[in-house]
Amino acid sequence: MMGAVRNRNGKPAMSQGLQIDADRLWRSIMEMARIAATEKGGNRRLALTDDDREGRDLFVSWCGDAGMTCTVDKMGNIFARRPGRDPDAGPVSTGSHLDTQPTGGKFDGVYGVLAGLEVVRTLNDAGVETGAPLEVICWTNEEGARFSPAMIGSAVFAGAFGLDYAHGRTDAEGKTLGGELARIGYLGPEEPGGHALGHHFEAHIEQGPILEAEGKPVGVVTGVQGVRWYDIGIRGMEAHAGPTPMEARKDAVVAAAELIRRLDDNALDEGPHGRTTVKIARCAPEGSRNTIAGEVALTVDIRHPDRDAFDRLDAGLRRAAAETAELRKVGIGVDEIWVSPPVVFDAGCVDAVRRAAALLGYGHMDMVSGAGHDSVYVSRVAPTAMIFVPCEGGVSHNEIENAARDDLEAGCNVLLHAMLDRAGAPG
Ligand code: HGY
Ligand code: MN
Ligand code: MN
Repeated sequence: MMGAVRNRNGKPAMSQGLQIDADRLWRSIMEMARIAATEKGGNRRLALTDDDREGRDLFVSWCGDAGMTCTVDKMGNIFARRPGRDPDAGPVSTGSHLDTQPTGGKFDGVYGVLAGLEVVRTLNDAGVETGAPLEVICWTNEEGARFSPAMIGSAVFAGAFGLDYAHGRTDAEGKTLGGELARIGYLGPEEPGGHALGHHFEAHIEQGPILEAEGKPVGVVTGVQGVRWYDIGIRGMEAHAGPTPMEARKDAVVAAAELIRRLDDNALDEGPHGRTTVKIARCAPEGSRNTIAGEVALTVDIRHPDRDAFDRLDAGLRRAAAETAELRKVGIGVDEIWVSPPVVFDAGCVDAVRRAAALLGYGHMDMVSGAGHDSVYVSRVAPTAMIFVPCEGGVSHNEIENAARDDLEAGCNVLLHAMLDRAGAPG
């Protein structure tokens, strides 16, 4: 059943029914939420800003208080380590991210980092020694809001992107990711990926409505849907809004509207799991309602858990762009800037999560993640699984994001026992 984790007097820790301290976890999340708090009750802690540094520094100080040693790699990923009996065993790790969306919530990412810290605090209080070391990780730039693509810290760690590419990514002001890492003091010495992990778990709010609707406190996450990001440029022709006949126009806004409608239909055609999200990044010439738009820039995010459907959405996007360009007599350029294929998590780790939820008596259900997470990339280099808890109304990437203390407690207890299951050195 559960791994033979012994406490310092040699008794199996499981028999002591270890439970986390939910009040301490809640207090830590609320203290972190005070950093770059917004008026509507959320957070704006963009990656590698001074606010992100403040959150990172607080996490590092808490890890030091818990007797952990922190290392930082060249992507700014922070690894806080708790020793185990066997220093050579691959660590059982957990973690998530502290950076937020521009109008983000208090729990997205933060819960996963601080739930990992709470696991360590609980084991310290109980004097439990694990076989393998434990690590709690804070990944860099998971949100992809300031620097695209998303999850770039864990992606470089897993070898999906090179370090130079990642360091060269720029934000809207032209600042580079590498420069900002150095500026905030988190350009660490360790080579990304030069740090083996044994098994990995990530606790996260679901960011969707399923668990709340089903009345389950725990989601056993079996995988993550695929995601593709595109930049689309539409080039028409500026002309006078008065004398130019409708049929003579090369209106980039009308072409954008047509394309957006088609992309939305493509997602709907792929059943309940199809997702397309389009944002208008730029429309030129700006500030002039009586000049026909010559240029529109769109950002597009498409998703699906099924590989074939995921690829059909890509082909459908390219077809819709080509046909709209011809129909509206404009140029449309499609630039795919990121693709993260659908992921299936390690059956052993998923089973450890499911057994922990059953052991603890929490209602639980298998599910696929609609949102991307660092575990997508970590699963390329270590057996990985995730644990979801509900969030209020399924709302996330919104300042009103909220989660129930009892659900956060349930997810963290499952994380504790799933990690112990993998960290116990039998015998
Ligand atoms: O885009 C995502 O799904 C994640 O929030 N970065
Ligand atoms: Mn997240
Ligand atoms: Mn997010």
